[in-house]
Amino acid sequence: MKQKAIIFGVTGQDGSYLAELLLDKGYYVIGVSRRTSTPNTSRIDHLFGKDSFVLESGDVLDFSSVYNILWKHNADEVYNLAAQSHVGISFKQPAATWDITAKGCLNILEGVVKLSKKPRFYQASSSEMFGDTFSEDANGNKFQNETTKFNPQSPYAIAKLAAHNLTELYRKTHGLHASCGILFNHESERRGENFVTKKISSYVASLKKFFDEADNLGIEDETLFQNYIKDASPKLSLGNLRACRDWGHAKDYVRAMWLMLQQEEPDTYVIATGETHSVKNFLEDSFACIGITDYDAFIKTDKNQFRPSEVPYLKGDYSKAKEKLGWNPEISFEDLVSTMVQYDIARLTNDKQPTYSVQ
Ligand code: NAP
Ligand code: F7E
Repeated sequence: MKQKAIIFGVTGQDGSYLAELLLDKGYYVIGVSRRTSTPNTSRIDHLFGKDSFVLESGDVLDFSSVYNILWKHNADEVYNLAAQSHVGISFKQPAATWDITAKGCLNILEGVVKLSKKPRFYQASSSEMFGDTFSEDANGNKFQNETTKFNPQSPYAIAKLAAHNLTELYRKTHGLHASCGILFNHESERRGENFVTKKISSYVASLKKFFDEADNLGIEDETLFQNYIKDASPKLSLGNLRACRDWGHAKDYVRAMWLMLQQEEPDTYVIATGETHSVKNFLEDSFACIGITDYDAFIKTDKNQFRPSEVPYLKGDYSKAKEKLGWNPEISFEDLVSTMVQYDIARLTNDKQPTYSVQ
């Protein structure tokens, strides 16, 4: 018999990679997607038609849909990746963020406890729950691990912390095999368009296209050409460039989710790379991919992109995951940046629309 897994949030970045991983491992995968007015399945379209993949219509806000899917499929594993996952937007839509991200998790946990055969459960917790706190080693190096205090700085992070606490509570009080992955930022070619890494990689790709087209305009005078570049090139609007994040690749991180559910005992793990880089570092490396070192003329500061309260510094210590799960990240920061930029360049070459104007 094939192992069966249900993925809430299958249409998202992580959901799509997790579905691929589980299908490769021989699972029967049930993805859950909510109704939207335009198609939301672009990341998983390539999975349709596979015998072992099925898409169910469901919404984590709607307990009956959640419970019906859990009951119908009697799965071995359930992954909750569904969330309103944008931190900036959570300040503008706090109630929706709370309902989807906190109450949505509760709906799944309540559904799971009502089943006679209880599946193993994974909750997508977040490094945003640490907010502005960190631990320090003997040399004063700052990091976050499973024992670092939480001090969430956004409605998103508060909702994630509620879901995290609920999952740990249901583990203790209902005896569920429920694990939490405190995942630090992870990106990919499939990253949503309004996260900072994707904004940068898609903008840099658009700029390369602009340069390629400018070269063909036949402007021979160097000063005129430089003025044209300065005036006509698209500009990238960004907020806080000083924030530091521990950025990994989503493919590595979905492997950690699966490993957590293969352990005899449920637990909570930090998943990270152990490195930190500022948004400015990400910008520098992305521009370097197209041979630009001086990028100031292309960047605009947009005060709307600054958050009412910021998470200044994240750097995860994943020693526990390394020791207990045998997990290590395999894709470096440098490879992550160049893969994202090269993917977006190829996307534009195939005549897809530029996405640099997404806010
Ligand atoms: P994502 O691309 O934003 O995907 C979120 C998923 O949740 C999408 O499939 C979305 O569906 C679904 N969803 C939203 N509201 C829903 C609802 N009411 N009912 C059912 N599904 C709903 O996020 P991601 O980057 O893949 O992250 C996966 C999970 O990990 C999220 O919970 C996120 O908060 C968490 N996380 C992410 C990171 C990271 O750096 N990526 C780090 C730590 C934790 P639509 O496609 O219809 O919008
Ligand atoms: O911001 C700064 C911004 O939106 C990263 C989610 O997956 O990871 C993600 O949350 C940093 C922040 O990701 C812009 O202020 C500057 O300091 O890409 P982001 P995030 O907020 O770290 C965590 C772990 C999750 O759990 C979340 O679901 O970049 N920044 N300028 C900007 N950010 C955005 N989005 N846009 C800008 O223009």
